[in-house]
Order: sequence, then structure tokens, then C-alpha cells
Amino acid sequence: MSTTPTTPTPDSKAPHYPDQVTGMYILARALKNLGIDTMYGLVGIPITEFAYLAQMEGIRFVGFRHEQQAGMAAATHGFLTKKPGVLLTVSSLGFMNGLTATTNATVNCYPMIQISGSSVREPIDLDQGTYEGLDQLNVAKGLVKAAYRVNKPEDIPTAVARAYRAAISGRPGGVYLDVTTPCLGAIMDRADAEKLFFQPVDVCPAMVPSPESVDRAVEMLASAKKPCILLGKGAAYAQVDDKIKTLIESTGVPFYPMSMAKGLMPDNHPQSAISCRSTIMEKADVVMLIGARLNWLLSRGHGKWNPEGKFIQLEIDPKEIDCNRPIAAPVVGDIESSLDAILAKLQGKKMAMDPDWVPSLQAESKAKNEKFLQRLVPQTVPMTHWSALSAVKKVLEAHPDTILVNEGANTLDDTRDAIDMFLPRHRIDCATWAIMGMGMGSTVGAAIATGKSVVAVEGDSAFGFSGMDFSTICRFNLPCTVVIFNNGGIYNGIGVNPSNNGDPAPTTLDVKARYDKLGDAFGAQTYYVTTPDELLKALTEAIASKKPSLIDVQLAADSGKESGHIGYLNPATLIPFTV
Ligand code: ADP
Ligand code: TZD
Ligand code: MG
Repeated sequence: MSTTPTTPTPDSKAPHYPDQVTGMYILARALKNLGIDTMYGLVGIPITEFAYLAQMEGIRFVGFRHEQQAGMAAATHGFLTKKPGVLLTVSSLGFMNGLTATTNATVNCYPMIQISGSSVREPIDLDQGTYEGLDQLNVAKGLVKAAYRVNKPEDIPTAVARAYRAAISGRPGGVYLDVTTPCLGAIMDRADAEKLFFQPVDVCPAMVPSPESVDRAVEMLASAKKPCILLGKGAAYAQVDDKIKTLIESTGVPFYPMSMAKGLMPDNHPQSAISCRSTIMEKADVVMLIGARLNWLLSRGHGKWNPEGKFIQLEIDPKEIDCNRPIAAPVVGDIESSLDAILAKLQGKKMAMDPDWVPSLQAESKAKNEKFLQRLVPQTVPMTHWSALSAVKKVLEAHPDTILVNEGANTLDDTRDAIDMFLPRHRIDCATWAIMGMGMGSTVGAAIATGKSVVAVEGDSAFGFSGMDFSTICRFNLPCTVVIFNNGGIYNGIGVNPSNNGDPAPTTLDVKARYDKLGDAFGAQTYYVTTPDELLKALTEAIASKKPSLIDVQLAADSGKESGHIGYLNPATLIPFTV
């Protein structure tokens, strides 16, 4: 078999079709064989032809204006489909722009593969100043779940299969696949290339927990007086919605969802303890974590948490266990296998739960929810976040199958608290790292991956990180509405520059900016609204139209507090920076 590739030289560049193929063709076919049907990216040397070839092979190519956003789209695609989302980038800066998203995907346990073209190896290794020369593989290592480089076209199917497995098996994450320019351009006989393809077996193997760990967890849950089930985005990702529902409803145990697990069980379910976070932390004697980490979002298991309380943790990554607080009953396995075993063991088991526990949480929820709703009553103009949300709440709760993308500070926290979710995997936000700059990418990824309508509720600062990729929503004519809460700044628009030199304060943006005009530039349906009624009408119309839409929501500059709900993380200062 003559599989020796020819490194292209100026006169041998073009393969003889149809008898010869290139590395690019093999890459496209290898991805297709694994079921990859969509790729997000931004082209240029050396991957432009590859993107065309992928389109020829029937892979949808969604071209972006910035690689970070293409990467956020790929990550969201991965989260929603349980298959790796694919990001394609050019060498050097394109690679690095995309790497931000691949790293963020790794932190959030979203499966994705960043494929990047890279320049010729030898001059990079000798630091001789080649075109877009960067030792990308070594930059990526340490920031992603796994990183590989493929130098020969014969290795491409193996490299793609390895990247795919690494992205989705065990704890999902971002994988980097470096493909050198000579490898992309190398020419092979088609007949030899065809022999390279294979179908990897069992790419995401079940990880079954040990029976002892299941017994221990079941005994602990069944004997608890004040138990709680805490759902994280890992539970949403696992797509075992019926099993979660069975566990919760058959045991009667109350549940608390983390932000992106909202809707896995409806927020208004009688066992929902979403309004009783402090009570759960202080009083629960056994907490079963399902696909949730005891990280900063849960005070790392300390703070208000009952020091006597015990944790059960259903988790795929054994390294996660005990990382912040001792876990009394770790169940290491995939959530589906773990739930199957737990549900079987729970059959006929008597629960020792205190009969007053759920009613007391229900009474607390009722009182808190009534109080919370009062925040949405004042219809002030200019609007506060809450008055704007009173309108958004009505519209989104009437359209529960709309996916909600959400980022900002106050815009994030207040939207999460105000909008109830009723369906799994319908809320995507800036998640574990609380980063800004996922909005337009995740909106595109959610729309492409599901075909559903998407509404992004964005702070004006948050929108600025990805705003240009609103044009991608328009070019692909996606059923997405971007709602911008403009309070004129990071947290609010009333920052004061203490030096009086005339520059804006560090937190100040443009409260008078007309973001709707950005939408006009790309032919979107646009609105500028100043009252809750106008917002309600605009959002209703935008969703119904299924057309790319942008709503500029004028808020008051003083709406919003520093750092939203997490102001306590700011280092202390004695100087007031806002009026
Ligand atoms: P949240 O932010 O909602 O609390 P995290 O991202 O902190 O959620 O935690 C998700 C956890 O779920 C991660 O520790 C991840 O390893 C785990 N996980 C993801 N998929 C699975 C799965 N299929 N089975 C078990 N655990 C999973
Ligand atoms: N840069 C990145 C990548 N991530 C971040 N989280 C920040 C900066 C800091 N930051 C926040 O934590 S929230 C936020 C920034 C800049 C924006 C808040 O302003 P907003 O929302 O307009 O989006 P509100 O409603 O005004 O609070
Ligand atoms: Mg703002």
C-alpha cells in the first residue's frame, strides 16, 4: 500500500481528482464518519479550502466574525447535544481567540473540539519567524482537557477519533486538535485514503458505579430527616430527565437547581426548593449532589452549610470528590448508570424524611415568592432591571420552549431569579467562570443545535463582548431575539471618575447608545423600548416572527448594583465610586 503523502510544493499543489485526495478531505470525511454535522469557525490560511470541502461533504459550516464566539457556539452545541461541538480556527491569533472558548468549555464540562490549522513545524520549532508561527500545541496543553497534533494524513482518522473520545468520555471538556499546513495539503491516493476510515466502538462508555457506593448513598438518603437533591448542569447535560423526575417524585425529596439545571424539573414543582437556598444550606442533613460541583457557586461546601450535614455526590470524575469538603457517600459513575442503580435499590425502601420538611419549605417558598413578585410590580420609567423583567417574564413563561441565553451582572442575577424555567436545557448562561462574552455565540449554537427559538437577555456591557456576531444571527437568519438591558455601564451607569479629568468612570458605558441601530445595519427586526408595555409587545412580536431581532431596552442609569449578587467578592475599599 503506498500511503506516503506528498508534501505539496508549488507545482505539485493540486491533487489529481478524483484519484487523489488531500489531508483536508480526509479530515472532513473523518469528522463526517463520526456524525459531526456542524462546524463553527472563521476561515483563512490554511483552513479555507477545508471549510469548503466540509460543506461539500454535507457538514454545515457556520462562519463567525470572531473565533471566541464560534467557540462559544460549539461549546453550547456540545452541551445541548451530548456530542462534541466543533470549532475551526486559523493559526496563531485565530487559534488563541478560539482557545478562550475551548478553555471555558473545559471549565464548564462542555464537550467540544477545536481544530486549528498551524504553520509548518520546523521554522516554528527553531523560532525562525514563519507566517503566523506559534507553538500552538504547547500553548493549548494545560488549558484544555486533551491536546493532540496530527502531522500526517494517514493519522487523521485516528486523531479525530481520539479527540472525539476525549471530548465526551468521562468528564466532558474541550479538546484541541492541531493540524499542520503540510498535513492539510498532503496528497494521497484516494483508494489508500479510503482504507484509513474506521468506526470507533463505544465512544462514550458507560461508567457504572460500584454497588457498595450505591448502597451507601441509598442508605444515607433514605435515613435522612431533611434531605435535598441538588441538581447541577451535569445533570442537565446527562439527558436523563425522566430518571431524575422519578428519583425526585418517588422519594418526595425536595430539590434545588443550579442556574443551568433550572427547568430540569419545573421551577414551580411542589418539591422545588429554589426559593429556599439558605434554609437548604443551613438545615439539610443530607444533600445529594447530582452533576454539581461544590465550588464557589456553592460556597465550596462551607459558609452557611450545616457543618453536621452530609453530602452524597453523583459524579463522573473521581478527582472531584472531597475537593472542598469530605463527601460521605461518593457515587463515581455516569449519572445514568448511577441513577439506574440507585432507583433499583430504592424500590420498596422506606424514607425516614421528616413529614414537616417539605411542607415547611413550601410555606417558605410561598411567602418568599409573593414577596419576590412585589419587586416586579413597580412599572418605573425609565425602567429598572425589575420593571423590564416584569415584561420579559410574562412573555418567556408563555413560551417555555424558548431557550434563554443570559449574561451580565445584575442582568444575569435578576433574570435568573425572575424567569421560571419549565423545560430541561433551556437556560444557558456565563456559568462556572461567570465570564462575559458568550452571548451571541451561545445564541447561535443553541439555535443551530436545536432549531428552537432563542432569546438572549444581555447586559449592555456583556453584549459588547460579542455584539458583532449579532450579524451571524442575521446571516444565518436564525429565530433569535437579543434583548439588551442598557443601564449605561458595567453594573450601572452612574460611576464617577475620582480624578475629574473628564474621562468616563471605569464602569461607565453609553446609556444613550442606540443598540437597535446596530441591528438595523444587518437587516434585523429592531425595537427601542422605554416602558414594560412596549417591551412586552416587542418581545412577543419578535418571538412570533422567528426572525433575527434586537430589542434595545432603555433602563435607568442607576439601575443595578456593583457586581450584581456577588459584590461581596470585591476587595474592600473606603472610597465611594458611584453617586
Ligand atoms: P453547576 O455549575 O450547575 O453546579 P458544575 O459544572 O459545577 O455544575 O458540575 C457539573 C458536574 O457534572 C461536573 O463535575 C462534571 O464532571 C459532572 N458530570 C458531567 N456529566 C456527567 C455525567 N454524564 N455523569 C456524571 N457526572 C457528570
Ligand atoms: N471580562 C470578562 C471576560 N468577564 C467578566 N466577568 C468581566 C470582565 C467582569 N464583569 C462581570 O463580572 S459582569 C460585567 C463585567 C464586565 C458586566 C456587567 O455589566 P452588564 O450588566 O451591563 O453586562 P448589568 O445589568 O449592568 O449589571
Ligand atoms: Mg449594564
